[in-house]
Amino acid sequence: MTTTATVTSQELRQAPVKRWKVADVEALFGQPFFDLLFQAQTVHRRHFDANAIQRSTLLSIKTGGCSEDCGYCSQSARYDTGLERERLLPLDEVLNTARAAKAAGASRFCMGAAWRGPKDKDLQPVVDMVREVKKLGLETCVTLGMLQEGQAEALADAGLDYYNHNIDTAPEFYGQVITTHTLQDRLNTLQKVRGAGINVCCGGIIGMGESRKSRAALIAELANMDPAPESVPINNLVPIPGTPMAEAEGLDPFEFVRTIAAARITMPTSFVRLSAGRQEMSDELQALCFLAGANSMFYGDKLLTTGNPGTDRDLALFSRLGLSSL
Ligand code: SAM
Ligand code: DTB
Ligand code: SF4
Repeated sequence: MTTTATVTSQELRQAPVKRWKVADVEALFGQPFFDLLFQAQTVHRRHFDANAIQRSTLLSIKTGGCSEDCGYCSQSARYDTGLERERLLPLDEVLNTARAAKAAGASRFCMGAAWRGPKDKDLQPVVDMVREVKKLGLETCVTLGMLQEGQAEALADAGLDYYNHNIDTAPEFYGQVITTHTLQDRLNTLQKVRGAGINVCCGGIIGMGESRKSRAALIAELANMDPAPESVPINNLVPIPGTPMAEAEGLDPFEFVRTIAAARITMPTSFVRLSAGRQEMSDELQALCFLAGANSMFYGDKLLTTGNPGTDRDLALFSRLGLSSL
């Protein structure tokens, strides 16, 4: 008896279709820079207004003291990063920040908590935040770590639009970045999010010392999700003193742009977000990222624990490039 004989047609239908081979994504990366940009911009214009950028504002609702060992993170309790731990913020403080974000022009408000995952007692206050932020007329997003049974449904009932949970890096590099939970754990949470009808926001970090092949493998892994995430944050590592990644060698900025372009080409209808690391980028580099198909950004002077360009700088950039917001 051969193994194939035991595979039923139903199983075959359910098998994930790996549309993108890592080698094919690597071939995208390997093109001359302008050919890659032209291809990405062509794909981008087929699906989006090429002059419009979506803006999300981030707020850390529970900072520091996380049990996990993610090697890039300022909030892991395992590294001495000098970060002060904070309790869960009260609802009125969250709402004041959300109102200010809306007034400044953000369309989505993303709340992040430094948890391995929420305990059931942690979830209720977050559910209340989602419901009340939604009432302000903002799209809602949360990033709370790994979810247990029933938690995604509770968030969906409150009106949650997006759940952010990144696979962070390529499968083969993952073990060098995180050991306290697996890539499969993260995929299980993403499945719960999908199952509850919430949009998926899932991306990764580059510039952690991974190879180009690993960057291509990260993009292939994301693009082969079925369906692909609606929102794909591409973070450039913000090196945090005290973490294992503090001394990672910085990435060639053009390689960052190439990664954005590969995400755009392989996930043509997803929003690709130019995420962490923007503060350290010149306006010209950001413009190249938009040309490569990035059409979303974090907006507001803080990410979770690190800085982001001020709104004045971003508004000036929008004006100089003739960009509008989504
Ligand atoms: N604890 C939750 C989790 O891990 O899913 C939510 C918060 S976590 C800080 C959200 C994401 O931010 C991480 O998955 C990672 O991709 C990104 N991130 C965290 N620290 C970063 C850094 N120093 N530089 C770039 N991206 C970072
Ligand atoms: C994502 O991919 N990037 C954001 C958001 N999702 C939650 C977080 C970036 C964090 C950068 C480091 C910091 O501010 O601590
Ligand atoms: Fe940081 Fe999230 Fe990892 Fe905790 S689980 S260390 S908050 S990235």
